[in-house]
Amino acid sequence: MNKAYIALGANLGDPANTIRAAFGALSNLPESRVVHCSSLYRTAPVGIINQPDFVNAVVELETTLAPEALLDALLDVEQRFGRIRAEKNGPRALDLDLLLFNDQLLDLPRLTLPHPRLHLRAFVLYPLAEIAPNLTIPGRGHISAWLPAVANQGIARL
Ligand code: PH2
Ligand code: MG
Ligand code: MG
Repeated sequence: MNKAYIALGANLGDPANTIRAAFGALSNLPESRVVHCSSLYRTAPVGIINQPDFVNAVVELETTLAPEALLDALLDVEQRFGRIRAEKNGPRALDLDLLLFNDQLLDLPRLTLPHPRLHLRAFVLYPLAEIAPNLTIPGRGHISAWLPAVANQGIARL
């Protein structure tokens, strides 16, 4: 059995409803079980700042899928939620990012593990630390070491 962490983000339509519905979609993935869902967080946009605030959350999944099969399943859920790939870092109906898969380091064209920017983003670190307070990020150390540096990024628990 593998342990995976997935970041959820949305900032179009009704993002809080979308994230809650996405929890349900993840619980229906094949060969997988949702173990923990974080709270929902309202977060200021990072990257392109002239866009609506996001709602973000993180889920812990137990799965027997391999990393790339899980990635395909996540992209499929994004499609079903009306994701249109337009501007990089721009507004989206639903974004599902594979953050961690066991303690694997992976560098494939379409999948890098751990997610290369996860330790720099409050919208990932805060919900992740909520459900995995003792996590060690492979190659980066304990999650708690990264929280102070992102505390100034706008984030509020809903
Ligand atoms: N996702 C991005 C770019 N910027 N900002 C916030 N607050 N939340 C996100 O999920 C997010 C972002 C690219 O995926
Ligand atoms: Mg993303
Ligand atoms: Mg993505």
